[in-house]
Amino acid sequence: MFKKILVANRGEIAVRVIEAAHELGISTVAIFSEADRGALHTRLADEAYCIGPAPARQSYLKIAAVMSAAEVSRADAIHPGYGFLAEDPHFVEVCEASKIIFIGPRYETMVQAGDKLRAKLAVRAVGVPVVPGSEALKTEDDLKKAVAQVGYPLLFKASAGGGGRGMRIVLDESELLEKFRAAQREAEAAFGDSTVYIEKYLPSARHVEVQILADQYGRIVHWGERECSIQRRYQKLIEESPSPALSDEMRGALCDAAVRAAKALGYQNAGTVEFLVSGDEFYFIEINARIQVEHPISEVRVGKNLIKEQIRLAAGERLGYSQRDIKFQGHAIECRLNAEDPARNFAPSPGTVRIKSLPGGHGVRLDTALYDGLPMTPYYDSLLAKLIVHGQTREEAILKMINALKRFELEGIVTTRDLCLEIVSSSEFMAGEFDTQFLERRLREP
Ligand code: MV4
Repeated sequence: MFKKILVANRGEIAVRVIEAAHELGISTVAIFSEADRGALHTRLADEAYCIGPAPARQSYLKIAAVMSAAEVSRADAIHPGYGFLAEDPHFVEVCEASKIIFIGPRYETMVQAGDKLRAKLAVRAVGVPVVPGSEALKTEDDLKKAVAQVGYPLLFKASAGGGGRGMRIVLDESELLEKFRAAQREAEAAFGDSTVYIEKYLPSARHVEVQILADQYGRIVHWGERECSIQRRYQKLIEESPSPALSDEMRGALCDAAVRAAKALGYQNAGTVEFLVSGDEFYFIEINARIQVEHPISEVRVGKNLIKEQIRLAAGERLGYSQRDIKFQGHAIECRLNAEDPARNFAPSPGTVRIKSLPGGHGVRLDTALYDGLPMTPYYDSLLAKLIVHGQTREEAILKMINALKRFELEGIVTTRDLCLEIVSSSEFMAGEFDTQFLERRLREP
């Protein structure tokens, strides 16, 4: 097992990784920017190194600075968290060259998962349904042929994109060429790769993803699915597990497909396979080669710590249990509490946080790096806390969430709390009837 892990992240995920490592008897190294000198992760780690100024490009994204901290501290492994360098294949390569274990998937998997089109082809080859679409579109001639097959409405997606970045919806032929060029330009500007493809647009689908976990010896399990349809601009706000939209039969088929998809990429460590669910059909869309923000809702149902599992597996341990040993318990919901103002188009809400009260109690978990007096700066994302509840039934989980949200009282900044409260109390949410357009529709017509 590792003796020392460097945590290449900040905020709640850095705190979570530090605590998981400590539970395994592993010592920890934090890195921090000048803006995070007083941050919780900086204080909780056994050692901490300042790696640069506040802007992420000059600190958390700077591979050379991260690697010097790892070398100076003699860390055996690096946990990247989510965001920052978590899905950068080059970072994985640099870790390997420095004989430091990257806690996550292999380099080849990272490259393949980052190329959405390649991942889609690999997954389709093992019999997993994918959304009807095209291959890479180079010319307008390629495009015309593909459109004749796929039909409208359609979507342009950037092959190097993911998470909705660079997507363009096309309703009819009149906007086709203009959007093709715009999609290519945007893909080139954002990812340095102009490769785009089209997919049939599924307007009223749900976004459902499956947590998978694999050791280095070919054993792979899933930790069930997460319903993630409540999002705005591809930022999730509320997630739950299990998905209220799936029959047991469909859940079985979906989770099975996720395991097959991960096997097709030779997946190791933790990952997420994303699907769109429309009626009683599901389609693979992408695979995320990282731990995700919403992983706790899977953990509380499985009863294991996913970060500890990631560390154990990266150190070469065996999974040690099979799919049938996993017993899913109850229903979990997560609300993301962001320092954002929904009334001002979710603009970041800077300020000094004053804590009035925080939720707790049976089946209530708050994953956060929050402390009284925390300055919310504009440099990083606005996640303040993740509130996770676990009940025996969906109804119980919703009631727990309402109670817990009422106790999440901060002053000094505006948060997404009231919006979360409104949504979880709504008749649509209670009935489990929502799709990926639910939140944006609701915000337009309150
Ligand atoms: C789609 C889609 C509908 N049809 N693909 C968004 C994030 C990225 N992982 C894939 N995403 C989607 N891909 C096809 N062919 C719908 C989404 C989508 C979405 C779209 C509009 C508004 C909110 C959304 C939330 C989740 C997924």
